[in-house]
Amino acid sequence: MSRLVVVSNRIADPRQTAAGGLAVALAEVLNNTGGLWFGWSGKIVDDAEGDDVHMLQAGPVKLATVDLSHVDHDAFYLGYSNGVLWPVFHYRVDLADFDAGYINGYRRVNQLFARKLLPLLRPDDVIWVHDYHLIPLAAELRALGCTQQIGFFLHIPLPPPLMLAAIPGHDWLMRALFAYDLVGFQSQSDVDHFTKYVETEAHAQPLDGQRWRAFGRTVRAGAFPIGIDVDEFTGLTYASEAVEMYERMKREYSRRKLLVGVDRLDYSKGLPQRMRAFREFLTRHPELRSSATLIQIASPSRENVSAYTDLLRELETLCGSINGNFGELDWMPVRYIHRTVPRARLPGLYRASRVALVTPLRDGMNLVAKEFLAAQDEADPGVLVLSRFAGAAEQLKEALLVNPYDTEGTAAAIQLALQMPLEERRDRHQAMMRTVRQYDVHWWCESFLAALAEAQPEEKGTSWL
Ligand code: GDG
Repeated sequence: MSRLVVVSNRIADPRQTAAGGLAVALAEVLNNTGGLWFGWSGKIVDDAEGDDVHMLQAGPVKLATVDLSHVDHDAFYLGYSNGVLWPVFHYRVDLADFDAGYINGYRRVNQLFARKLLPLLRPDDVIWVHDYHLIPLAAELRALGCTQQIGFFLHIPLPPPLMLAAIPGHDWLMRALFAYDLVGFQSQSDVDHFTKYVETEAHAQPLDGQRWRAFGRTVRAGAFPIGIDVDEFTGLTYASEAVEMYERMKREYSRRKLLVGVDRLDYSKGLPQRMRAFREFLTRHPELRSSATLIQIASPSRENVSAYTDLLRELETLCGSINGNFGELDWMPVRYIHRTVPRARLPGLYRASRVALVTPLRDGMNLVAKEFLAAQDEADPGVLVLSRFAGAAEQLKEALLVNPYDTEGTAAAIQLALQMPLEERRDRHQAMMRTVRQYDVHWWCESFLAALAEAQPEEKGTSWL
């Protein structure tokens, strides 16, 4: 079995259970192959210092990290990755900041990663690169002579070609995908956008519905929807911390039904739209008002990107006005928490909730939807209200699917969810859990790596840059 090398912007110590499903799943494969995980250390240093690789042995897995300089961090991470690619890939061209300097920082850091990773590689390694921060990494590695199999997985959506075309340098960015042997996406609609882009903009030649040829290379592409580690999550659900949380919530809300939202505070998650829909529901159904409480956890994220501070203010204003207008002396409709809740407690909160509101405006997959389902009591499960614009909607067809821009429609779905009879809740939950179990994070890992192993070894030494 070849050694697996995982490359991502941030790395998680696989020995820490707080790391979450993705880290756990990757750690399992890394453990089995005595693998290497390479990424940014999370440290920002003065320019002159930032060139060493820090090595740490975490059980059988080697962690290798590099620091970033202030200039590189600003241009690569805040600038190009989160100020250009994140908004455009989430269909928010209006929020993108196309500063010409960012792309140089993005290239510099990808070149730094390639330079530092190359000497650590063995000839039969299989390399798996993650996410939008590192799209050109394979091209940079190939330019240095790397011939190993390299796969790429995009955790966020790929927008349609015309939207991609708004990015200055989009042709360079998309061409870089051909340096990989396999490119994986979350959903079929992402694959369709890829197909359309490479065939129309890059004039790639389709081979067999799964592979495309351009720039002297062949790339395979497909959908590999990410899942959760169901057993790990069920374990967490019945561990003491989550059970305590569950019991506390059940006691405190014995006469009310709980709705829950758990999101990073990000404009892609549709939080203001969700609050407006909840306000609409309260307005339309005065009889149900005091029987429902929405707990919204919005964990802080990228606070040094300006679009996020605007969002924070908007959300705080909305929550304040809903509570001010609808609250009673002994009841507030919204409990808004702008902090990160410990992972061990989340399943208890999910389990105590009758409804989950997962209503992003655009989302690669959305794991909260799957975590909520996995934490439910099978005999009396809650209802998932899910945006049709989340990648998860392609799989979880038995959810109450909504258009988050449609305030009235989402409000109606909230009412339906709160009043759904037990039998229907059970049927829908059972059907969705079959999917969540079948396509769990282990399936995701194994199917991606199997497809990568099958991808043809490619022409060596193609020039890229
Ligand atoms: C990207 C893509 C794709 C959230 N708040 C807290 C907390 N969380 C945890 C959730 C869940 C994870 O964070 C969020 O995952 P999502 O999938 O919802 O979203 P992104 O962070 O945007 O992730 C997404 C994902 O990559 C994987 O490919 O699904 O589409 O955007 O696990 O539980 N965890 C804790 N406290 C919080 O307050 N502990």
